[in-house]
Amino acid sequence: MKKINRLAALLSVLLVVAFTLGACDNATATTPTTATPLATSLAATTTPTTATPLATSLAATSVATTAATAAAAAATPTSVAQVANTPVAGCGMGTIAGLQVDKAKLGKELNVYHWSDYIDPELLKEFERCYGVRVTLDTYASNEELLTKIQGGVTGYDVAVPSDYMVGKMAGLNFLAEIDLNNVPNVAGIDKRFRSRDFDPQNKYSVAYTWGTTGIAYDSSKVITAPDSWNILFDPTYKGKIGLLDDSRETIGAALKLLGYSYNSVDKTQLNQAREKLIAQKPLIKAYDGTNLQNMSTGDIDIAQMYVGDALRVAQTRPTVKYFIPKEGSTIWQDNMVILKTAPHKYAAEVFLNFMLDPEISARNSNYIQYADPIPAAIPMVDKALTSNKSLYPDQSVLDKQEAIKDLGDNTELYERIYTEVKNQ
Ligand code: N2P
Repeated sequence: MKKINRLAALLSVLLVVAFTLGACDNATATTPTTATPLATSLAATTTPTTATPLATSLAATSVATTAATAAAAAATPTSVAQVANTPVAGCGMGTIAGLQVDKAKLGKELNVYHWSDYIDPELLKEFERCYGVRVTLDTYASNEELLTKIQGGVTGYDVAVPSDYMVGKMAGLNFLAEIDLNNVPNVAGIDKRFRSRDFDPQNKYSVAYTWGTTGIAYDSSKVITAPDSWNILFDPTYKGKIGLLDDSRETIGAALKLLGYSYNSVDKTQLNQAREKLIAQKPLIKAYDGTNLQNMSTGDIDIAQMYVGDALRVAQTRPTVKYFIPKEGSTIWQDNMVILKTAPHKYAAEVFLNFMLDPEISARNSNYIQYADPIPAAIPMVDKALTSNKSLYPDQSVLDKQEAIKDLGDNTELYERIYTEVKNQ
């Protein structure tokens, strides 16, 4: 018995030593000696004088160019994988740039406020394991829900993931903290098309997470003639089998677009027409949902307004489900990680951003959430089925018709009022 106790004691001493040395803390050992310093590399990859608007910037996106950039990056001698003696696996220790994590500053907790179904939960566990920081995840259904929460005085969250226009709006309202990019060296690996955007021209408040489109997912075994228009969401044949996004801008925007107007219309007559359409459509709708991932997967509904990656995820288990961008056009967006002004754990938040931007971690996340990856060095690690998917990386002619949602200032109220009215029908 004594022997067993001694063995147990020895084992726990060994465990403590292993933890103190930091089994995951490869950063210190793998700091690149030849990597381009952050400032230089930022200067080389950004054009701070002219911020790029969303459509123009994404217009250049194609898998071919992304893969080419990735190949170029892989050939660069500054990659840590090439300068380090130890292979860098997991823990977000950077194949682009190493980060010396100051454990004393990390704290014990990190609170992430995120879209539903939009991060690989395994990566949160991995972050916990690597850094000893417990991650709490809360979710929201739309940018407007996120804003309402923060405006309502909710604090405690460290990281959030607003889309483009909402980054600009939240920064303007002083809700975002300036990110110390010295703690996020992996930012240098983000494709420059996703940086210096018009919503954050100096890259002060946000780092790219993913980008994509909103469209329609449908079960091709139930909807026999392939639809090509927003009209299918208004077809009484599918009463009770249709889902919309629980998002005032996307929902009203889709009705506006079907009517031939802009997602950003502030014309009262146009908005009124959209309102009438949505009220008439209401009896057909089974649910207004943040993703429609669940109810499409279970077969509860057969047609839904969906974000592209969520539609692809449904198709993994319901292969007859297809996704398309309506011929009238739909939205194009870039989602971004930000740190809230009231973040109780700002340093841990920066370390988390850096972790998520590690090419290997980012690729794993992309393979899970099925969205487009903004990091060229991650692309070779992303499933080919995704990188070759035209829904995820649409052709230029399709992107040209897409529209970015804009912050409409006080006119946002018009949308909120219509949305409440429709949902209260
Ligand atoms: C959530 C996806 C959200 C993307 N699953 C919205 N920009």
